[in-house]
Amino acid sequence: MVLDSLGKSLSSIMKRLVGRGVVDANLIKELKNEIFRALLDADVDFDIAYAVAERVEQRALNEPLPKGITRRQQIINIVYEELTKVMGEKAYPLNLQKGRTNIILMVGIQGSGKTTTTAKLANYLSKQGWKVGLVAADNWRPGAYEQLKQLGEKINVEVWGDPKEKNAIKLAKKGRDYFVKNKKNVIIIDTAGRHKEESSLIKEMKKLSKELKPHEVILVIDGTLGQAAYNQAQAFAKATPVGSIIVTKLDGTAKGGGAISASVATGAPIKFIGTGEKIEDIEKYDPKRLVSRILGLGDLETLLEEVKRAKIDTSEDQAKAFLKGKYTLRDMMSMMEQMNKLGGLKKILSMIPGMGMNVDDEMLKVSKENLEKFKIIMNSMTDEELDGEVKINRSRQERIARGSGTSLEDVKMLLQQFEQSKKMMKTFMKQAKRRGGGGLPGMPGLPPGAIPPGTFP
Ligand SMILES: Nc1nc2c(ncn2[C@@H]2O[C@H](COP(=O)(O)OP(=O)(O)O)[C@@H](O)[C@H]2O)c(=O)[nH]1
Ligand SMILES: [Mg+2]
Repeated sequence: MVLDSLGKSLSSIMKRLVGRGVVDANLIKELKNEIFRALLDADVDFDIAYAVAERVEQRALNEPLPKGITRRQQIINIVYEELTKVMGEKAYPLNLQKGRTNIILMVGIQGSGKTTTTAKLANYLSKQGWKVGLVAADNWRPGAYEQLKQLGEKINVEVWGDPKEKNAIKLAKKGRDYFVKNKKNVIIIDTAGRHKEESSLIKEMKKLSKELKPHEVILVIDGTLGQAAYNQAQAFAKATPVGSIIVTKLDGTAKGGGAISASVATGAPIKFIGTGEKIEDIEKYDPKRLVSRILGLGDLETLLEEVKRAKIDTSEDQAKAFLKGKYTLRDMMSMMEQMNKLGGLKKILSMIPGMGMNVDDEMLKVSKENLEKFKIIMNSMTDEELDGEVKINRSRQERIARGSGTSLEDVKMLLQQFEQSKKMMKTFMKQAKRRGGGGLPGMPGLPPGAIPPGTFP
């Protein structure tokens, strides 16, 4: 995985946050220090890493708790937001338009991965239906044309080159004209890789841009540079208003966080990342997805949105009643309905930090059938039965079974599960009282017991 080691340390910090009882200033301080260390380990610039850690601490200590969100969840969200800022905030599409010949110029230091990335991008775009032509405009490295040509053959994309042409500008222009005549709608120009440092690179890029008028210039940066990527990215961002960045080799480096954050700091958008030597090893860069992935959060944003939408609101009265140990069949039913509103157990579980996604489908099928059956049975109960005001004796059980078209066994099973659920509830509430807050970690307003026993064998 990309940013593997950063992901490992950050997700373990998150897991610990979720697992710990009390969220206090000490825990927040610990969190701050660990985030700082994890970012430094990923070669993120000292000042940036420090600023992130500091902001997480300040916000965690000072921001008021939004209604319906647990403190733990608030903090996780703060970490997520602050990291996302450093990683680029949002995904940017390539500047491609239908109905014109889009010209992309690839530039970068020798060995950064330009030629490989050119082919990767061509493959990616042609699979989306673009008619792509590749221009081999590296007239400096022997065999450069052959390299691109071979890659082009593999992916069925035409490559134009002329090993005899020694003038780089003329070469690029001829290639461009060739593909314009051939009605391609994306032309990607792979340029020479002779530059070892940014000043000569930028000079050549400016010359080429002036002649070729590309719609987008892409700087290919070697991710193993870590934060040293900043100088290149900075010079590039200053030199061209139509520039974007692709960071390569993120598969084999622990410094990826540094390369990405340094590039982002220059203001040039990262559009793709390279994650291996193979043609398919290219990913659209999406900082939000990347950050939730490296935090091990599943899809936290979706969870937050859905919680909002479902307006899950355990009323104060209900909560107070729980604390007194009053828990009825009706409570169990309403929680089951809330679960349904949230849209499926598996989805919920995958979104709870620390829960992971290891719930197998067979298990879920059974429990979903149970939930449906319980609802049907409860629909045949009277109010006093649902509110726990009468004991549901044998004759009542038989009546309920008949009324709901289920069996006595089914009704007994429901009542058994309810008793178990009640016991679990008591234990949870005791624990919640001790740590001064309710709720499952990371699940605002959804009290423990909302997942009825029997749901997980
Ligand atoms: N592991 C890995 N290697 C890459 C990646 N991108 C490029 N490379 C390797 O980097 C080396 C230089 O790539 P090349 O495209 O020739 O660089 P150029 O000189 O900028 O054109 C080659 O060995 C590529 O296989 C990547 O995302 N991951
Ligand atoms: Mg090359």
